[in-house]
Formats: sequence, structure tokens, C-alpha cells
Amino acid sequence: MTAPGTPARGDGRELCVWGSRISYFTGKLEGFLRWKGIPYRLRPMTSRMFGRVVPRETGAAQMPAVQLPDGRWMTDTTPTIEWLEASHPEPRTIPADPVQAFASRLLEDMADEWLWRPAMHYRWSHPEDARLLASLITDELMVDVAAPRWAKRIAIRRRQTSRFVARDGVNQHTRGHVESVYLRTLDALQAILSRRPFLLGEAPTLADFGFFGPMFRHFGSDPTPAAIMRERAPAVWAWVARTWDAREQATGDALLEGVPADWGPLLDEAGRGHLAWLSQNARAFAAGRSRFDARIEDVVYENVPVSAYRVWCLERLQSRFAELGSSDRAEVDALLERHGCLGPVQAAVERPSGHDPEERAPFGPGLAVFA
Ligand SMILES: N[C@@H](CCC(=O)N[C@@H](CS)C(=O)NCC(=O)O)C(=O)O
Repeated sequence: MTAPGTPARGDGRELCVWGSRISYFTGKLEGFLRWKGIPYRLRPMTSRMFGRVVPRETGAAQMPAVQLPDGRWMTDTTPTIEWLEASHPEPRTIPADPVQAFASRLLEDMADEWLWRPAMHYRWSHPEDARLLASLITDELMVDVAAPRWAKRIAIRRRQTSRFVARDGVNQHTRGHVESVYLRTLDALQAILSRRPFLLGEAPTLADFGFFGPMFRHFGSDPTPAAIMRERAPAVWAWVARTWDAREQATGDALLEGVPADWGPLLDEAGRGHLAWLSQNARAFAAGRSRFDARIEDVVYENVPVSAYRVWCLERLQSRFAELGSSDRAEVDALLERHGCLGPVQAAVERPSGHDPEERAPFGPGLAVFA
């Protein structure tokens, strides 16, 4: 049931997507909805929505939050995409081949969680980018805050820098490593996308929409990383626009067989970076800690927050892995082993996240990454 004070729901057919024109995960979802041809209206998640209405309706202060025409609310793009894929099967997004589907889910998770830090670092550590984005956020989302515009810009810049850069372990010792994650990912995507239009072939699939969030809304739009993208990875720059317009731009529906060899560098990044982080985070969670030191490729990220949500991410990958039939499982096993991903996917988490025991996601209560 919709609580009083919940805003009107559009014309009754379209989804209402509460989010922002500059948001990573709103962009990811919009790319997917446009590909599916699912009508939606983007509405700015103003301070009141973010602070009161959305947490009340979804359990998580995060964007996007989606209101269905029947009044139900959804949160968290990963299960939201999964649910919409089941209710709107065409055009297909999650590959039918279980091995491709597993590798795609792993890359989606890496794009969501592991590219977040470099995306926030480029946006908030570079003064030109930070000034621009603080203005855009102030004018789009903070219209309902009674304070001078300059004060809102300062407040937003401070909040984002402390919460998502300093507190997330970015400092003079880790900065080079954080940037290398973006640069290596660009190089890997450039190699793929200079050969074919989308990551698996003629049409976009789940992995494209995973990477689309950070590449479209942060790296391809914020001045500093966008200049790097244009120079270093022009095929990625072109793919960002192609994915936004994928309904027109897909050249067919043929996909490659299996997991292409050129996904190797992305899977290597998942093994040495993303999954290494997820398993260290899960161990710290099991030890009951709220902060931990993450060591990735001999770089130490000190005193970063433990995330119960990311324990759940690992659990979901593990349950997908456990569901594979024996011949697919053997293929995935070999693939993960080759790219340093097998250990974290196989090792059971010592303490479950406790999130979503009834498997209701994307219907709440949601859990924010740093709740
Ligand atoms: N797992 C969530 C993550 C959503 C998320 O973290 N969104 C960001 C903005 S792109 C957010 O709302 N952050 C909360 C904050 O800024 O406090 C999803 O896939 O939807």
C-alpha cells in the first residue's frame, strides 16, 4: 500500500524512475529501460524524496527508486533489471547461455561496485569536475532545501568528497591504483568494442548495461575522465552513445558463442580487484568489524567501511554458481580459474549478510551499499 504523501504516478502506464540526470545507477537503469522499450518518466529525487519518502517506501536511501504503475516500489538496479527481464522478456538482455549469463553477472557486479570508487574519485577529486557536479546536483536535486545556492554547492561537495573519496580509502597512496582501475577497464573495453558493437555481439546484454552506468554518467560525462576516454578509448566513447540508442543501433540479435577470449582482461580485473575486495569485506563482516584494511595488488586501502550489501553481492554470485548444471559448472570453473576468480566464488561466506532472506528483491526492504 502506498503511504500518504507519496507523489502521483504519471499516466498509469509508465514507470516512475526517481533518480538524477547525473547518477551512475539511474543511468544504468535508463539504458536498460530504453533498450527494452519500457516507458518511464525520470523524476528528480529531491532532498525530501531521498531523505523521507524513498527510505520509507523502499527501505534504502539510494537512487534510482522505481514506482510501478500499480504503486509498488523497487530498489537496487541488479534485482530490478532481473525482475523486469522476467516481466518483459523481449528484447532479451540476460544471455540464454548459462555460462555467458554467469560471466555477465560477474561483470555487472564488478561494474557496479568496483568502478564506483574511481568514478567518485574522478568526479570529486578534480576541482573542475567537482565544481560542475556540485552545481548540477544543487540545481536538480536540492531545489527543496531552503539555503543559498552557494551554501548547497559547498555542502554537497563536502559530503561527496568525504563520504565517497576520503572515507572510501582514496588518498595519495592509493590514488594511482584507483586511476589504474579506470584506465585498465577502458583499455579492455576499447579492445572489445573496436571489434564489435556490443560486448557479446550485435545487441547489448547485461554486461553492457553494467558498464554503461559508470561509463555514461561518470566517465563519459565528467570533464576529466571524459577527456581521457575520448583520447584513449574512442570506441568506448562511441559505444556509450550506441548503448543509449541501442534500440536503433543494434545491428541484429546474433551473439558470440561462449565467453569471448577478449573478456579475459575484464575477468582478470574482477579476480585481482573486485572479488578480492568482496572476499576481504566478507571476512571483516564475519569478524563483526565496521572498518577494515583492504589489500589489493599490494596497495592498502586503510580503514574503509565494511558493507553488508557487498556480502550479499558475493552470496548472490555464489548461489548463481551453485545453480549451474554440471557441464556449465565445469566450463565456468575453468574460466574463473584462468582469471583468478574461482577462490572467492567457491569459498562460502562465514557469516551471511542476512539481507533479503525471503528473496523479495527488488521489492524492499532494500539495503544501501554503505548502510
Ligand atoms: N545497488 C544500488 C546502488 C544505488 C546507489 O548507490 N546509488 C547512488 C547514486 S548513483 C546513491 O543513491 N548513493 C547514496 C548516497 O549518495 O548517499 C543499485 O544498483 O541501485
